[in-house]
Amino acid sequence: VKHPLQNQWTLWFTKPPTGRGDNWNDLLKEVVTFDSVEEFWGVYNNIAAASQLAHKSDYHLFKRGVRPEWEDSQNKHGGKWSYQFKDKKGIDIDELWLHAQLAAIGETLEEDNDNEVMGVVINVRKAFFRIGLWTRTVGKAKAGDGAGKEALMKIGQRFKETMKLGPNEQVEFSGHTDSAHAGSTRAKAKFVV
Ligand code: M7G
Repeated sequence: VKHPLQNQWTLWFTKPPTGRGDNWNDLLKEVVTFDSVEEFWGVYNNIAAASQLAHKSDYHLFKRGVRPEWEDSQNKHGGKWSYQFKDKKGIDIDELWLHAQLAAIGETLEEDNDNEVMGVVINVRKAFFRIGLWTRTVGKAKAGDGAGKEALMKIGQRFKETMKLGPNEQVEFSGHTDSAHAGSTRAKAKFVV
């Protein structure tokens, strides 16, 4: 018996650059799409754990049909909640990344009609692991234009709980347009929880 997920999900992988000529697009690869709990575990048990990946690798788990890029039309007005785990040895990153994925596919990060969650991502870097949660909008005040700021803040709080972070740790939200302009994720945070 298969336990269906509410959405279909696609796993993507960003491989580390091999030379100077590599651009973002050459490095991003679609891996597999699934729509049941059992298939998720099948994939999870057969790929390298995040802790085993080389620096500059990423995993992205996104709703099917959404590319894990700022440029995707569905991400154009969006942003992300994210946290950098700098104590790489002091945390169990595989467990945290697993929880991020289970929260995404189990749809526990948002209310049924929010429709904000696009996907989750882990960046493996030399000095840190970063886990992020991409949302469709940056919390529009106007009805019908994506969920409001309140919904966005609530999603951030749930994400923070899922990442087992304490009151002294800050999860930051930034818009993709700002990230794209900053050339990286070092854009100024719009919100924090
Ligand atoms: P990052 O992996 O988000 O953070 O972005 P990092 O600086 O901690 O490694 C690293 C670089 O990857 C960016 O400066 C961009 O060159 C590229 N990059 C990342 N993302 C998410 C995108 C994207 O969505 N589109 C494009 N074109 N480049 C991206």
